[in-house]
Amino acid sequence: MQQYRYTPSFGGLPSRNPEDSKVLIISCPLETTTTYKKGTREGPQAILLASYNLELYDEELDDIPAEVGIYTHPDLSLSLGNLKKALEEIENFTFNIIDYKHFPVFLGGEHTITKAILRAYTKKYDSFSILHLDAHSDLRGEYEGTENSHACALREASEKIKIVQVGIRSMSEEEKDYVKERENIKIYFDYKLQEKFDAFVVEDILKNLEEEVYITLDFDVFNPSEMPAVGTPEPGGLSWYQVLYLLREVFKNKKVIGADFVEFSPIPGLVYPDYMAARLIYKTIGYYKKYSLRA
Ligand SMILES: [Mn+2]
Repeated sequence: MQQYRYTPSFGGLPSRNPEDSKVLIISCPLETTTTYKKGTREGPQAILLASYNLELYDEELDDIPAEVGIYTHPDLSLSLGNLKKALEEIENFTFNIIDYKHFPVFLGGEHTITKAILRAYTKKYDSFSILHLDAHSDLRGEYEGTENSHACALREASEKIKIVQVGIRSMSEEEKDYVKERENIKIYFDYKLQEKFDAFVVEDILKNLEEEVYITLDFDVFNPSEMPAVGTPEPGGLSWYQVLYLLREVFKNKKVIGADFVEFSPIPGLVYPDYMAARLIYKTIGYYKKYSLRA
């Protein structure tokens, strides 16, 4: 059992009650199966510290998203030495906090946290889809001897839930064969999106999603020149504005029931990616406030 450090409050906002906050930020600094660059364990803390530098007014939305009420939950005391137990802890925690009144935002940590989060969502919600933004399809049955690898993050959920993957530019032949057999997995490959990413493509993505949507975003969906601080970088990828465009349209047209932002792996001395990660999360909160809380 490793107790984590103090949890900075998102945006440096004064602490408040979870009850009168609409947005819950939950850090899951889990890292056990990363295979390339290490460091996602430091992700949530780096994002939260960078968020102190956010401008709370958003010029695009002409709004102050923070006024929605953001509660930063203290770090989960995960059993980091025991992956199975840590995943159960994340699942149980998630199950207890999710409802229709709050918007949970989970910060990783490696992508394996999504497997545990989705177990809880599957128990609580009858019908929803997953919007998965990532360079990797993460649909392997097992990887390096474990089914709890970051490379398998979406496999279990894909056996029951509709998944729309966006930005994929790395997958194994085994995954390709698996996807071929399944009708509930739709992939928008990056090489295709680089030819055409417009309103028609986004509309098509939306058409493939159910009314209720859970978003899981691996920071490596971005082009590494914009977002280099990831565990498994891949050339190509979406831009800042492409991702914002997609997120905005999803919030405008669907009911988003939760989101996670994973695989952020800070680079010591390079602050920009930490700030970009914080800004992306704040943008997401802004879209939630503006489009999901409409009367
Ligand atoms: Mn990835």
